Formats: sequence, C-alpha cells, structure tokens
Amino acid sequence: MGKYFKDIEKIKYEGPESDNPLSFKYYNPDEVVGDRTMREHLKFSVAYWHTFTAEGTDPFGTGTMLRPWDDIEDPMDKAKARMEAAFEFFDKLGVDYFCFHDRDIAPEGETLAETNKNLDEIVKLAGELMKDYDIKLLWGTANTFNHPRFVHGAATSCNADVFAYTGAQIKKALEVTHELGGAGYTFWGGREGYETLLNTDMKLELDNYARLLHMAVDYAKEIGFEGQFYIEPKPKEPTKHQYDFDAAAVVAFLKIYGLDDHFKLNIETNHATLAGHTMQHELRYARINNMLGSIDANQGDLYLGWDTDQFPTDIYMTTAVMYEVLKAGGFTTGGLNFDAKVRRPSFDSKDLFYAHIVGMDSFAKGLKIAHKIIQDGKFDKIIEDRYESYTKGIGKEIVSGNVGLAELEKYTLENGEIKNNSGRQEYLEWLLNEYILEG
Ligand code: XUL
Ligand code: CO
Repeated sequence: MGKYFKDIEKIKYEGPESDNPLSFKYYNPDEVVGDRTMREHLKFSVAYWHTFTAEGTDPFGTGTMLRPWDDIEDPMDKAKARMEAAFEFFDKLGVDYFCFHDRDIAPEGETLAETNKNLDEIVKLAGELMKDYDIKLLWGTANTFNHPRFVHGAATSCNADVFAYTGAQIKKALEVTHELGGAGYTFWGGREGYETLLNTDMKLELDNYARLLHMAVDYAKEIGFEGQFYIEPKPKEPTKHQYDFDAAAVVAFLKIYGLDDHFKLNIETNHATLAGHTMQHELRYARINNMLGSIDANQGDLYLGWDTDQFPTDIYMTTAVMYEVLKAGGFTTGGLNFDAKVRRPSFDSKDLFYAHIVGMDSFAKGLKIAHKIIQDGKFDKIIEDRYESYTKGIGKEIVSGNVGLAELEKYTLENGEIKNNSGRQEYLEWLLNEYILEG
C-alpha cells in the first residue's frame, strides 16, 4: 500500500462506465491511438513544486495542505520524505515523468556550497528512486526568482553579482539535470522583466539574458548534456512585464541573439491566456516555427487576471492542444507536465490524485478527439479549399515570388470585380461540437 498515501491503491483504467473517481475512464495507457500508445503520446509529468513542495499559501493566508511529511522538522529529512512520497505518487498514478526546480527538492543552506551539498544528497536519492520505479526526468530547472537576492531579476538584474550567482546556480542545475538523465532543461524567466522603465536599461538586460543563455548552451556542450533547452513564455507575474512575453516575443528574441538552434518553447496554457492568446494560438505559433517543444498543462480562470494554475478539465482546450501536438508530429523530448496546483481548500492528499486523474482523463479524451479530427481531414480540406487561390493563377505567382507591385497592379486593373467566399465559422463550430460530443 506504500508508506505515504496509504489509502490509495494503484490507479487503473476502468473505462467510461466506472463510477470510481480514483480510476481512469479515458486514459488507457496501452491503448493505441494512430501511431503510438496513449502513454507514448501524452508523456504525463508531475510538477514537483505544486504537488510536493507547495503548502497552499496565498497573499492572504498561510498554508493549508495536509501532507504525510508535515510532522518532520529537519529540512533535509523532510526533503527526503517528500522525494520518497513523490515516487510512491508517480507509481500509483502511473506517470512516467516528473519536473523540478533545484530549490523544490532540497533546502537552501547558509552558503551556495552548502546549498549545493544539500542538493547533491537529494539528487542521489532521486537517482536511486528513478531507477527503482523506472521514472524519468522530463526537465529540470533552477529557481532564480524566490530568494530576495533576485529582487531585480536574475540574468537581467542590474547587479552583476546577481548575474554571477545566477550563472553559478544554473551551472549546478544543469549538472544535476544531466546526472539524472533529464530529457530537457527549462528557462522560465521568473523575474526576467521589469517593474518600471524609469530605472531600466532594457538593452543591457536583454543582452545579458542572451549572454547567460549562450553560457548555458556552451556549458551543456562541455559536460555532454544533450537534452533539449526550452524557454517558457509568460507575459507578467511576478514582474509587471516579463521579457519572455509570449511565443512570438520568445521566437524573435532567440533569433535576434542567435539562440534559435538551441531552444524550443515550453508553452503553458495559463501563460497563454494571460498574454491574451488562446493556448492553441501559442502552440500554433511555436509549431509553424518548428519550436513546439513541451507543454505545461494547466488552465486559468478567464475572470481572474493572474496565474491560477488549475488542473486542466476543459475538453475543447485539451482537444486543441493535442491537435497541435499531433500536427507537429507528436512529442519528441517534451511531454505534458501538470504545472497545476489543487485549490487552497482542496487540502487532502487524496485531492492530489483526483486532480491529476481528471487532468489525465481530459487529455486522453482530447487526444482521441484530435486524432479523429485529423484522420477525417474535414477541417484540413476546408482550410485547403479556403486558400485554393494561391495554388493557381496570380496566387501561385505571388507565393512563388514571381511578381512585384507593378505586376499586381496590371493584374488588378484587368481582373474586375473581386469575389470572396464565406468563412463559415458557425458551421465549423458546429462541426467541432459534433466531434467533442461524439468523443
Ligand atoms: C510559473 C511557472 C514555473 C515554470 C518553471 O508561472 O510556470 O513554475 O514552469 O519555472
Ligand atoms: Co510552468
């Protein structure tokens, strides 16, 4: 039964008829959908910070979570218990991956040397548990936003000592990610932005950010880390304006600084909506630029202006996400990492299971619907027909680069009245409903 989540058995697939909330209704890991099994398509990962480190604090109240390791006083003993509990959780849930920040798994010491020593001890334990349970690291990252030293940013701080500290911390985080065989390493610019332009040298900050990323690329090569680097866009929070605002801003940044060959994007639903985009928009933008790497799976609350990091339950959204993933050819190094937290009043450990189960089932359903949509090809055909004018005549000349403004003028003067066709949006929304409802 395990030591930590004693009243929970291994979660099994019981099918849509089951009324057991501690079972999967749709996520059937070995079921084949198209060219791979659900498990291979979805590559679920648990986010260590939300599920094992977070205590349920908010700006108005202290922690509420009730966890099996609560009574342990010593920070290192607590860190070890959490790590053991985490693997019991992954195993019971049947996920193959996890993600962590350096500071989620081990406490900071008095000095960086002491902090690194703590980290080494916990990483050793994690490595052993990964082998025992056959669990893999989707990506590692460094928390360079929580400690007061990062008050003005990390790589974009006005203080060169903070830049240096950030480099030192990321060096170590890369080493431990490599040691654990991480498939990737993520940069989320937690405080890489500004509060006011009145005190900000934007050019220097952006140049420095790129300098740090280049150093990381160089160091990865030096130690033989071949995992995929990701940047995770987010427009605001904690700072007023984050430099990695959205997919388009990040792609531009990577290209400007010659980093685009080394990075892909880790796109998060709630970050997309905070930037005023749908998740599908962000994924599409990354996909068409060959930069769709991995996904932080959650959902926000459109009535609230902050990052609520809720577990994903919206089937329209999971369908759209899996549509983009399938169109990109499926995940390679990436996966679906539940960067999501249970609500503060959902404080029982059992809630962690309910939350992940509904997320996994929602994505399993989304995968199947998206696969059917793509297989049927109805939407593809409608889009193909919509742009048909570019496959012949003047349209073909435009896309082949054979004409300039003078030729367009000559053509238009002779062309006469223009005829447009309906966009048929409501029909398409009806069609999408049909897929969702028939599921
Ligand atoms: C914060 C966020 C991070 C990153 C990793 O909004 O999403 O947890 O995923 O640093
Ligand atoms: Co995230």
